[in-house]
Amino acid sequence: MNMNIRKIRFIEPGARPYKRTMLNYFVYDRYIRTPAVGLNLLTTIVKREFDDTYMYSEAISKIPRADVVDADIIVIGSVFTFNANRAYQLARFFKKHTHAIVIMGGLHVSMNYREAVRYGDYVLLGEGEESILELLHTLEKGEPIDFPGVAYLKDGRLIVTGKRKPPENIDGIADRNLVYQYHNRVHYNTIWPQVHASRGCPHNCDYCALVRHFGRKVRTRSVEDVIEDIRQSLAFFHSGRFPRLLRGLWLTDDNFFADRQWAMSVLQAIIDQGIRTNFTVQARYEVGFDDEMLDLLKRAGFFEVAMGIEFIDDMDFQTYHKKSTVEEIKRSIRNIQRHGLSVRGLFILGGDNNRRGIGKQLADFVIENNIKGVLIQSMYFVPGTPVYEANKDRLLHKDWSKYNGCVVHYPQNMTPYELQMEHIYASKKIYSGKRLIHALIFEDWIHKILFLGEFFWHRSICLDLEKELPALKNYTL
Ligand code: B12
Ligand code: SF4
Repeated sequence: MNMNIRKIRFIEPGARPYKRTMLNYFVYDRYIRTPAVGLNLLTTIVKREFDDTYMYSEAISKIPRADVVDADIIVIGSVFTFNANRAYQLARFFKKHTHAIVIMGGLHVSMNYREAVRYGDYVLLGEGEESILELLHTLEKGEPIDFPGVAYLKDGRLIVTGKRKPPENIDGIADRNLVYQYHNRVHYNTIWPQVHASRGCPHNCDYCALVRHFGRKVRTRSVEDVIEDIRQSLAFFHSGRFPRLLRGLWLTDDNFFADRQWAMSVLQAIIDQGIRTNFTVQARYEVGFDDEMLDLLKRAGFFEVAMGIEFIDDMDFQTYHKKSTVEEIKRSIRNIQRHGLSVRGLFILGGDNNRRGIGKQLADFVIENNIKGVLIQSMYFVPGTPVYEANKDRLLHKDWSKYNGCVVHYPQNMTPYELQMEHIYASKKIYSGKRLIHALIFEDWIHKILFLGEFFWHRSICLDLEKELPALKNYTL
């Protein structure tokens, strides 16, 4: 049957749905995060053909239900593991209380479509730039689905139309004005301008879901498109009611330097076009041996490299097939620092070779190597990854909302409770009151502000981790 599609609403589920609180100004992830770039981009693409299209993100606002209940299509997207439960709750609610077709997409539901089809009408697999319009046109015409990348239930039977190739051309700039309340929040220092400039990574670490979702072939946006996105993002964030404390932008690519020539062209264009802001970027340790790249980064206004260090033990690198050694990482950090850039460390705690005391070892590693900020994530196995297949009997549970840094598996040499305590110890030692005072006196302006913000952010993470301790006590070896 043909469908008349008048109104489409995109919704990004929040792991912790937005609540109005003063904390939103100060504490990172206390109910506030940057709306998902991916879903914002899909909203922009769909808006070109369907005028009444708009996006809500529970990262920055409540969903005004009155505006959603009469939509013809509700797209629940950028579903990662940590917000999957909320996505399912919303899907169930809208299926029950509206006449809309509910479409779901994003990394978690792509890999767990068997689970997700129980909640929405269609699950679109992989990247959505092309498939979302294809599905909408098919629904409009009332035709059967004959293109790859769709999972749905028909008479209770699961239909999957096969895997879909990722789009080659990934140019496209999200129109941030299509997200409800986004512009009203841009002065919050807890949300950051973000640009995602490339997709895919040539490596193949066992625990990485990204490489399964975006593939191993590196695809880059054109330099012009990236530069224009950076410009628009900065303009958007700096046109708020109040000034931001920091001018900064986060290039969120998982491995920005995977295509070296392209990365250099982007950096050169930032310099040539006179774009001035404090950039940060994610990278593997190898960039630390590339003096030419580090010089360019410095000249382009980068203040830090956020390095996916993950482990501080060579055995863990081998266990999870991450091509690195601790010595190489230390050398890389020193060289990056020699070029006047700081290093942020992204770590995984709870690898199979970790023992009690790993929290202290991690904190010592961070402090000794003068790593300025950290994200610590407990090891987790998500469907679609080799570690999941090998370890699924070691999951504590499948309450996806807890897959947000908290311990969710049985570690090899400790109890889950002990591992969580190691995490808390590391966080508190790295962000101690003494180190805060030191940072406020001796660090430069950016790192003073960042340390202050991260001090409170890590305190809030520790509060959450502590809340889980009684439940974790029930899981013994
Ligand atoms: C920026 C970022 C953040 C930001 C903002 C998140 C955001 N909303 O954008 C912040 C800092 C808040 C954040 C926090 C966290 N993050 Co984060 N983050 C990222 C990062 C680096 C980039 C996101 C991005 O812009 N991707 C690019 C866009 C283009 O991709 P996309 O949103 O997935 O959208 C595309 C497709 O998936 C698909 N799609 C999406 N929706 C839909 C819908 C339909 C209908 C269709 C057809 C297609 C479709 O099409 C889109 C366009 O191609 C990703 C890594 C990554 N490469 O994605 C990690 C990532 C999402 N984060 C991750 C994690 C673990 C976290 C934290 C739990 C970390 C922690 N311990 O605190 C927290 C959770 C926060 C919370 N409690 O809610 C993991 C999630 C793993 C998983 N299995 O779910 C990732 C994948 C990193 C990783 N290395 O594994 N994160
Ligand atoms: S290097 Fe990073 S993005 Fe690439 S596969 Fe390993 S963890 Fe994933």
